[in-house]
Amino acid sequence: MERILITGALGQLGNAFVKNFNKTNSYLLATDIKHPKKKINCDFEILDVLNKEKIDLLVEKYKINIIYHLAAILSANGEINPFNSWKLNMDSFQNIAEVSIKHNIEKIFWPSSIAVFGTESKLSLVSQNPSMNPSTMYGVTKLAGEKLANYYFKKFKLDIRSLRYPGVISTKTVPGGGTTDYVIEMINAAKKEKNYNCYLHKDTELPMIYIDDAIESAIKLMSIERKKISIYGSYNITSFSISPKKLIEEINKNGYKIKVEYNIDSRQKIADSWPRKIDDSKAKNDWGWKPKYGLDSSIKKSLND
Ligand code: AKB
Repeated sequence: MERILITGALGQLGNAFVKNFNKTNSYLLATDIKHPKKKINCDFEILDVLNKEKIDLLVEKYKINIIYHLAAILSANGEINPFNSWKLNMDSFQNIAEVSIKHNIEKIFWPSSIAVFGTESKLSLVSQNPSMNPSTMYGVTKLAGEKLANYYFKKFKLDIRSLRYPGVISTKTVPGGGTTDYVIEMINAAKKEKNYNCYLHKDTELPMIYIDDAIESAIKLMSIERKKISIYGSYNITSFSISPKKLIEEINKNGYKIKVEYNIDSRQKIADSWPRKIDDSKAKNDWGWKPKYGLDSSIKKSLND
């Protein structure tokens, strides 16, 4: 039986993973650094991912065999205190890896990000393995994590599986401190009939994925035989690309009338170092990745969620 521990369970991805596993027969232990505001339907423990002893204790106590390690500081927030961002993202990764090796954890899911790319990565369509020089500390930690995943698999047979998520669109649980957050903020503003102040230029195109596809893709990757995995770091995945201008058109097409002003800030520089489109053919060929939601359906669904 799968006995799953999730870190960062109250975050954007964590929340959706919890909902997903609640519909299955798997045992689930949700953990986060703060208490949930609403009741969640599984066991819950407070966990600071920098506390290796507590991770060890929980894995032992709840007989965990699978971990979804989601706690992280995102791109824009990471730039406020890059040293802190390195510490949280990397030390937690190392803690999870060390405890997992000790307790023979079968599989780990750990999200990487399009933040691993940089301006040298041929951003009009980034391949699986281009030249990578991330512009943010978040990107540096994600790239370092990918390299560690590869190393630990070769050295200890530790099975860490990973996806390079583009911007994840979910309007129920919103992320915090990302560069792609404007999509969610603008959709939520439209729903509340409010104006929106956009921090990216109207033509900045970035790749996105709807939350259900983000969860489905991870579950699929975690379910396949290890021998099907040819990428030992992290797989490129994407659904569609969108710019603020295009998003306004989509929102208005659905019967809303959003008024947007532009107030470009430091996140523009981050977005300019990220892909406009991604080649995810490796994920498609290796394990049959296929998004259910495209541009139209993702925006429509988010407006109705
Ligand atoms: C962010 O904007 O930082 C994240 C990401 C693309 O990893 N959404």
